[in-house]
Amino acid sequence: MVYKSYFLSFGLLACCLAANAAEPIADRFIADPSPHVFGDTVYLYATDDESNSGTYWDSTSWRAYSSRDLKHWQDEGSFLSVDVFAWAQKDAKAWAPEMAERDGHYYFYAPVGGDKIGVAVADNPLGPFKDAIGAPLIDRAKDKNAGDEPIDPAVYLDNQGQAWLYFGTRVPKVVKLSPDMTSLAGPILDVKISGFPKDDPDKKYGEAPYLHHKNGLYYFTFSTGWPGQIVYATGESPFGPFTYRGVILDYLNISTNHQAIIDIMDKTWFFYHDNLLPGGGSHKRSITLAPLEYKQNGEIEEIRKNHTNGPQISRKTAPGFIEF
Ligand code: FUB
Repeated sequence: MVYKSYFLSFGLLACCLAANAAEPIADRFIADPSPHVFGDTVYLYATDDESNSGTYWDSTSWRAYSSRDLKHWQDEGSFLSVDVFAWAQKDAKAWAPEMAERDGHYYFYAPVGGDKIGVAVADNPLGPFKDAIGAPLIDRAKDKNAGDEPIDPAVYLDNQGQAWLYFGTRVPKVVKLSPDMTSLAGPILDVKISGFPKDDPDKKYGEAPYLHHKNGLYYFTFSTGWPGQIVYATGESPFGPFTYRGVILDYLNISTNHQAIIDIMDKTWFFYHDNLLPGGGSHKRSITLAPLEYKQNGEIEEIRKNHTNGPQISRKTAPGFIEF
């Protein structure tokens, strides 16, 4: 009897500990989340860490997942590789991707080789995709002010119908996209961020730019470097300027940090990658998510390291979403 209750308590403890930890959404190594709601489904596009060498981010294809409840995720496979871009070098590395939808077309923004961003288009969130323009959309060698490393694209479509493309390491870049989503509609500009704490040299822009809008404010989030925290700055327009506000996610025990934020099911959800599966590490990352909470004054609550994955704590359904 004593024996039995010992196991019962252990079982309960294991259950509750497990429920109070970030869980990977997949049993495969994936990183650099780009989640999007298309219709009644959330699609997640990612860098494929499973197929890299384990010593560098050198995979050459991207992976997609889908979910209708943020809890159960379907592996949609390796839906695109750098080979779709005839101009890409053979075995060019495929890094943090982005997707955007406009007028029923799906545009996949793909950092290729670390010095170019390509754009592929499809009529379906999972393709088949083709190169939209037959040349890089951003090319370090050709585009003025593209920066040293034009990677980590993120697209924000504002309520006037203007699409903004953010990208870059060390200096954040922004450029307007034309309505066709496949050409630039202006010069590439630096994103201005002020107000970094003077006593903390580690608070600076590193990579992973991302813009979202909430309660009348534009939130520009990014990683501070390698390793990095995810921090945020706010401003009055998608272009900025932005003022530093604080930390959303502290340093992880891996060398990169990369986030994306979407609103769904009456909540804001924060997607990021971390070391969450056995055998994981800086080059073998896993994607997870957490609910993002705002204070009355617009500040964002820092994500707790022992957070649950959102769906365990939010059972509310939204139109089109299945109950769980
Ligand atoms: O996955 C390769 C690179 O690691 C991404 O482009 C960066 O954002 C970092 O997460």
